[in-house]
Amino acid sequence: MAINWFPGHMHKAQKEIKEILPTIDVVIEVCDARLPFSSENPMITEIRGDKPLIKILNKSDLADAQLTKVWLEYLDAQHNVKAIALTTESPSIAKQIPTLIKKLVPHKDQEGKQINAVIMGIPNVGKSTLLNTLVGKAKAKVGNEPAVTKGQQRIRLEDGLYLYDTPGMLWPKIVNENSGYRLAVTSAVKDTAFDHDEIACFAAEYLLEAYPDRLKERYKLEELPVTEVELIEAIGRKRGCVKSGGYVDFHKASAILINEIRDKTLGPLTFESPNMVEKEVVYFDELEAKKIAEREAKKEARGRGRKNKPKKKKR
Ligand SMILES: Nc1nc2c(ncn2[C@@H]2O[C@H](COP(=O)(O)OP(=O)(O)OP(=O)(O)O)[C@@H](O)[C@H]2O)c(=O)[nH]1
Ligand SMILES: [Mg+2]
Repeated sequence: MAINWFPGHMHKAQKEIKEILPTIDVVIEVCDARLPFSSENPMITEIRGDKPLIKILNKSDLADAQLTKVWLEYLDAQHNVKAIALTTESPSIAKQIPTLIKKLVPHKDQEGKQINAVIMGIPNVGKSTLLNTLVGKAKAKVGNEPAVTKGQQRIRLEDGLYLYDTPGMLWPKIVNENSGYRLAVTSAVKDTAFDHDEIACFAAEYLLEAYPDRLKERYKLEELPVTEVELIEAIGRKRGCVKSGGYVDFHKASAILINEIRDKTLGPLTFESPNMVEKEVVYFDELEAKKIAEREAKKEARGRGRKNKPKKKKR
């Protein structure tokens, strides 16, 4: 199942960002520290061009600290990128962002010219929360669901330094199916846009591989089940989600797993590593190229068919 969610306000947000872009000096992309690759919006990468980028791995309190370190090094090595990990649990690091912005455009700072930065990123990743931390006031509305911010907002951080908050944006086609699942697990996609059971199966398969001990401990499992379906059923049985006839209520058990991932009950988790995603990118790019080639071949065959069709005789 491919997850695509690109409502109208995101299309509008993209258009509005393009309009202010010529005045922007520094782009701040807020990503989710649990999925630094999947939460990177390719549309933003394209819009940004070569402008200096502050890449934020946000909600790092929910992510695996060891993997966050690996990701920071990986991202920092990219051209014109400064990567930092943030969490609302230690706002003092966020407070250093204005200084960092100025450092990235030293000529403007030295000449006393106005500097504009923009915060962009996928939905529900903490963009407005960050803006509020920087301003020290609740200027922007925040909420634990995607698409809280619907329009652009410009705020003065200090004399000569302005920051835009923008609505969370996804992109029209998420080619990497795994990325779609990861975005759904971490609530970047509205819950109504996907099938809970399928997302829980995806998460269960990954957790069995990457965090088996956490599962054992949390759900008091002596033996870890082999498959994701067995794991969700075991969670359901432990939590009393059993219907008449002894069947596990799979939907309820799936919801328990997803909620416990989201609210950190299962501990800090990261869903991808640079190594893993590099392999996935190659795989999904090849798959996409194959699909396009097949579609083209079909189109051509249809065209040829039309040409060879015998014409109706005129009377
Ligand atoms: N655990 C954790 N939660 C955070 C952090 N930062 C923000 N949040 C929570 O994430 C949710 C979304 O925050 P917002 O600031 O509204 O996110 P946004 O990116 O502006 O979302 P949209 O406007 O919908 O695109 C809120 O419930 C915040 O409290 C963080 O560092 N750690
Ligand atoms: Mg917002």
